[in-house]
This record gives sequence, structure tokens and C-alpha cells, in this order.
Amino acid sequence: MAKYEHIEETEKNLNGSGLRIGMVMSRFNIEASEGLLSGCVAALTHHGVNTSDMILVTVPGALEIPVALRKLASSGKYDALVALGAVIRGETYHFEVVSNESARGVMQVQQETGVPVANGILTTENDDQAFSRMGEKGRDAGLVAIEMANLMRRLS
Ligand code: INI
Repeated sequence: MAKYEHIEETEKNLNGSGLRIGMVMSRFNIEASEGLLSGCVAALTHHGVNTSDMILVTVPGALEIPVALRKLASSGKYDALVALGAVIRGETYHFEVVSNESARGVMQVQQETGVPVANGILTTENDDQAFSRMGEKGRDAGLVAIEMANLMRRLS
């Protein structure tokens, strides 16, 4: 990847061994959330994260995800966190509030605590879109958590 010979460049490191990962999952739209979770756990274990180094915290809805993330982040026990949930427009007229505020909360936690948080909260128009995207979205969130955890170690 190094394009510039004299510039030090960080590398994408997806080795998950020894990493401690916290997942916070909303139970709202549970089928989609569980699809996200299985994609995420599959990616984490595939890349070497031990299931004994993971914690799964569940909350009622996406709006409750940030406060639980913040608690995990401030515990100092986790290298990275993952937010998992599904906000589906068909189910709510306050779709924008739930999707925007949950995303804002997730970003705030990572910026204010320095613990990376992968945003695996799906926002879709309907159930079908959620079901067709959940596996890949969960997987991507798991990979982002590993990469960012390693990057934070590399930079400190
Ligand atoms: N929470 C979700 O995670 N997904 C949704 O689609 C959703 N809808 O449709 O409203 C949702 N609402 C609940 C919200 O996250 C809170 O739990 C609730 O407002 C209580 O604070």
C-alpha cells in the first residue's frame, strides 16, 4: 500500500487475538438485530477474537445504545465497541429522530472517550431491506472494531 517511500504509514491490521470487544445491541426489531449480531460475532471470531473476550449488552431500542456504550467505554475494559440495531422507517414516524440521535450518540461516545465504536445500526425503509443487509452490516461493524482497536494501540 505504501505509495510514498519516506512517509510512515499505518497498516490495516485485522488480527483480533487478545482484543476485548463490547457489543451493545438494541432488541427493537429483534430479528434484524440478531442478524447483525451473528454477522458481527462471525467476523470477530473469524479474525481471532475469543468469545470470552466479548460482552453482549442488550438495550430496549437504538436510542438507549449510546448510554450503554458510554458505560462500557469508561470501564476501560474494552479495546473497541460495536453498536448494533435496526431502525426501520415503516415502523415509526419518528424514524429520523431515532436514526439521527442514535448515530450522534455513538459518535459522541467514541469522540469523548477515545474508545472506537463501530456503528452497526441499520437504517432502512422496510424489513426486507433490513433482512438483506443485516449479515454484511454486522460483519463490517466487527471488522471496523478490530481495525480501529489495533489502530488505537498502534498510535498510542
Ligand atoms: N428503536 C429502534 O431500535 N428501532 C426502531 O425502528 C425504533 N422505532 O421504530 O421507533 C426504535 N424506537 C425506540 C427507541 O429507540 C427508544 O427505545 C424509545 O423511544 C424509548 O426511549
